[in-house]
Amino acid sequence: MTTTADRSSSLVQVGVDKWLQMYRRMQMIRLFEEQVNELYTRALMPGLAHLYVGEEAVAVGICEALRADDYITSTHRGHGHCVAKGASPDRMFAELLGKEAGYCRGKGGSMHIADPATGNLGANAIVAGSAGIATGAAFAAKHLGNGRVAICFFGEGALGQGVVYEVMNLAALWKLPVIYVCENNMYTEYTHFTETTAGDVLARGTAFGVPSESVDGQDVRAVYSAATRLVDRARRGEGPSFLVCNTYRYTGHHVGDINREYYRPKQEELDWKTQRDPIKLFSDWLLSQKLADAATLARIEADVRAEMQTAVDFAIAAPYPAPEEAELHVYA
Ligand SMILES: Cc1ncc(C[n+]2csc(CCOP(=O)(O)OP(=O)(O)O)c2C)c(N)n1
Repeated sequence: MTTTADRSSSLVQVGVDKWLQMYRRMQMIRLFEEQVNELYTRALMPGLAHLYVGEEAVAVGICEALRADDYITSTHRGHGHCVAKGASPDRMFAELLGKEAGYCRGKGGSMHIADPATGNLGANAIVAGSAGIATGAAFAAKHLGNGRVAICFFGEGALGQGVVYEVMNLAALWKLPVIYVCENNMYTEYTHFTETTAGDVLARGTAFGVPSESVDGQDVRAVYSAATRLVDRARRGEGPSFLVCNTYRYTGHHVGDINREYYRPKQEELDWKTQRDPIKLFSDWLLSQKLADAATLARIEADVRAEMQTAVDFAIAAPYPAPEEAELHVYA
């Protein structure tokens, strides 16, 4: 039997600055999303957003294992991926509010944030829509020999989409540097994943000879360790892998999904929030290892909170794009 101590000692160890950077990024995602919910509730944000709260350890654990020039592709629940890869919150909020300063000049909104400067090839409103893009990016990286790796984030709902298997097949044949990261938060919209997903999830990767494993998606150190290993492997030219991160979304499918008891019990949400919270688990570990004291963690949280407020204020005050450019940059 593997004890907690055994498992803990097998995890990748890094310096304290790196751990605190990860803690900061997790807080950035949580507090970013807090502001998004507030903007929605105050009717300042057009449309909807799908919050990433509860899943912070996945995006941060994966993206901290990447180089700045590595690629990610994201989903409809993409704010956490963008922040973890280095997007700037003020331009993200501006995009959500339809402002010119946004990543897509306000024309994409929550589900279409892309930031080529940080290797973010884009969120995607289509479930599994980015699987081909990530695989194509890995194909290009391999042929250019630039050593880049692509991460394809998707929810477990995407396991029902054929394109995932088409690209896994090609990635395995061509040994492409891509990691398929399935964020299993247990619910596909309003349906428990066991009602939509037959068989063994990991077998879907092993069927193609793709190394497949699962990890506790609430444990940022475990996600980071797995990601570091799989990214190194991909960079060495050993091909794709499939990583299932078991996690949970704290809030509704989208910000308007308030009454959820008909599809999941309140007690379940409470249990995850109180016993499996990724930020709490990580801060407890940092404190127990004496890598940080409570005052340091509180200061980081306060700094991030102030940064998010400044970013929201910027976005609210920012101008909309000129009406004449409504059809500019729009492809359909
Ligand atoms: C091809 C396609 N089918 C259906 C939808 C509608 N839809 C949007 S999100 C979603 C559920 C996605 O669930 P999952 O992939 O598990 O991600 P999660 O929302 O849990 O993060 C669905 C069905 C869509 N956007 N694209």
